[in-house]
Amino acid sequence: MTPALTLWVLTWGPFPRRVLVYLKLKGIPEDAIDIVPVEMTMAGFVNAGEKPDGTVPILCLGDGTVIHQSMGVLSYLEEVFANIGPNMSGTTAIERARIRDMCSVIDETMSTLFGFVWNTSKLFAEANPKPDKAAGERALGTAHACLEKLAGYANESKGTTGYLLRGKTPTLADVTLLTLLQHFELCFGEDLVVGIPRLQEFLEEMGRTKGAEAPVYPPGVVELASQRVTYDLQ
Ligand SMILES: N[C@@H](CCC(=O)N[C@@H](CS)C(=O)NCC(=O)O)C(=O)O
Repeated sequence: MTPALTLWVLTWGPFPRRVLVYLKLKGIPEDAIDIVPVEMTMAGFVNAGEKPDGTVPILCLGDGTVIHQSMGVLSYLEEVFANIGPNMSGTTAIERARIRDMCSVIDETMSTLFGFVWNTSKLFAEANPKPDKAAGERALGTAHACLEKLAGYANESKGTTGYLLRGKTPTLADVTLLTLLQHFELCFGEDLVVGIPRLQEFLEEMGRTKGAEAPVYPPGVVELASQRVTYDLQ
């Protein structure tokens, strides 16, 4: 029997959106999971209520078990709702491995990009009063290299039945990549697919998919996030 599930999210956060977009694309009924939105300021969560400690998304099962990480939540939901919607984690050993490969690179890209915005975006100007220009540039370069690598992985699956990155049916890699690209473009004003046609194509097509619509950001966040800091002479 499926346990009662409670999922805490920040509706516009790139990690929780992995799960929110997944639920839509997979077609999981809205009453299957109790979704609790929380809000966040630079000081932390403001209305966390009964949310277990830790980042969002966070999933609580009826027996009190907590699943802490977006990828853990996605793999749990894939198993529990295996009989609903498309299989999004791969139907063969190779396909599952390819999707995991991609999700790992996407997570790597995500970590790197936090180094980029931490050192360049006015959203973090107060928290990081001494931004490092070179570190920001280095992080962006590394993120681009990761995304190029990802486009290469996608092309390796060309001509196979398991063609990835906007193939026949959506996958966990599609969802995690889409939410990353949308977040950095819409919130931080950074178009990461410039010069990577394979990912440009992916973003255009994925962006048109029902359920993958852009999130609504709280007032003020985008205005600040999309502005770049200026640097003291270093
Ligand atoms: N590796 C985690 C990252 C989750 C994460 O950093 N979520 C952000 C919101 S998008 C958060 O909860 N931040 C609050 C904090 O770091 O205290 C995952 O994949 O779930």
